[in-house]
Formats: sequence, C-alpha cells, structure tokens
Amino acid sequence: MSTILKTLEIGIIMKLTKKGLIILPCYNEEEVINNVLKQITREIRDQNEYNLDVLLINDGSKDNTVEVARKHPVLIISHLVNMGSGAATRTGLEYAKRNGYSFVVTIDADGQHSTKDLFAVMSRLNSEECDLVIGSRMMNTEGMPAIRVVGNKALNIATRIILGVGVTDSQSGLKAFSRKAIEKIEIRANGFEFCSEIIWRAKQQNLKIVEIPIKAIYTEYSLKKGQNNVNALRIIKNLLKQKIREV
Ligand SMILES: Nc1nc2c(ncn2[C@@H]2O[C@H](COP(=O)(O)OP(=O)(O)O)[C@@H](O)[C@H]2O)c(=O)[nH]1
Ligand SMILES: [Mg+2]
Repeated sequence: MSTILKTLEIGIIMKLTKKGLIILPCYNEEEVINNVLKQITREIRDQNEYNLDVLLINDGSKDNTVEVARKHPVLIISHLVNMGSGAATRTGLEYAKRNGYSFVVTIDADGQHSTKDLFAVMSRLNSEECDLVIGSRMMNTEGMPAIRVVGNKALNIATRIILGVGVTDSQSGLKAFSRKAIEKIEIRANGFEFCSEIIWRAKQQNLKIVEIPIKAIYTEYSLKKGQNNVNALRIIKNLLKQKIREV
C-alpha cells in the first residue's frame, strides 16, 4: 500500500516539477569554471521547485576546462573545434529540444552572472505567460564600466536599425527560453551576433519577450577576456550580412 502511495506521490511531483536545462556555452574558462559550476550545482541541489540539469557546451577549449568540469555533476558536450558562442548555444538548444526539456536558461561560463539572477530569469519565465526572458544589464547600469555601456548601447541601436527589434540589452548571455521558444528559435549565426539574432527570431515567431534587470559581475578576468568595442563592430558587420542574406 505504502509503495503505491509513494509511487503516486513521485508521479505527482514529477508532473508538477518542470524539467529545465541550464546551458553554459564555454570557451577556455579553466580559471573560473570550477567555482561557477560549484555554485550552480549547489544552488540547484538546494531547491526543489524545478527538476534541473546543467549542460556545459565546451566550444573546442584548448585549456583544461573539460577536465575541471568533469568533477561536477553536469552534462558535457564538446565541439571538436572552436565554433563560436552562437554555435555553442545552438548545440545546447538542440539538446534541450531533443530531450524534452520544458525550459532552458543560458548563462555565461565566465562567472559574470550570479545564480540569484539565474533563478530570477527562470522564475519570471515560469510565472508569466512569456517565451523569452532577457536578463538586462542596461536597466540599471550602476557598477558597469562606461566603455561597456557605450558598446552595448551601440549594439542595441544597430540591432534596432538592422533587424527592427528593440530591447534594452541585445547582447545579454543570461536568458530563459520556454518550450515554444526552444522549438521555434533557430540560431544560424555562429558568433556573438547570435544574441541579437535570437531576439529577431523571437519577434518573427511572435513570441512574447520580457526583460528583467540583472547585475553583471565585472572582474579583472572577465574584462580582460570579454568582448570589446572592436568585436562590437564585427557583430554589426555580421548582423548586416545576415539581414542582407535573408531579404
Ligand atoms: N569569447 C568566446 N566565448 C565563447 C566562445 N564560445 C563560447 N563562449 C562563451 O560565451 C560566453 C560569453 O563570452 P565573453 O567573451 O565573456 O563575452 P561577453 O561577456 O559578452 O563580453 C562565455 O561563457 C564564453 O566561455 C567563443 O568562441 N569565444
Ligand atoms: Mg563575459
């Protein structure tokens, strides 16, 4: 009798607990990946609202990122060669699509996003009728280096002019996707222009987009390694190419 009840109980919990996938596109992050994965896996273990898996997409890293990641309870898919963060995110979304996840959250692997904000985008996605939640660094830019604010604003303007979609942070790596968004958003860009492309595809598919404020963490490490304004120009060039190809 008690076995039947237990089975029933597990069945009900499984039904109520949504299955989500946290995706980390990752390239040469051996210095920080241990801490990043330690924190995420600890916090997801300590919650029981969702049934969460973590998937690290190793984008052809040349350092010991994978060896370090293997010490954690996470799934790992490796690209044999470096293909870019757009391609890494596409691989992650494809995995989620094929394996029946109800939602996805993408988060940078360099420690720039806090787990508090990870849970904030996840909760917002699951508490409101929407398909794409963007964690925006630009709704409150306090603490953000001025050069990054300028670069991001330029990319928002370019995204608006070239693709016709306007958001406050077109380049954020912290995003939550509903099942509908996982199925409908098809990323074609391999490079960093995929961030703007996702918003464009979401609009094309009439998906509901929501932005919530987040605080990116700027350390010496992430500033040194992260994108700069020269890369911003490359993103604009690639967005233009993509738009031209599709008209
Ligand atoms: N730079 C770079 N990052 C990649 C690549 N593939 C995946 N990533 C990951 O993409 C995320 C964002 O990269 P980052 O350079 O920090 O960009 P930023 O934070 O937007 O300035 C990190 O988690 C990287 O590890 C790649 O080919 N190049
Ligand atoms: Mg970064």
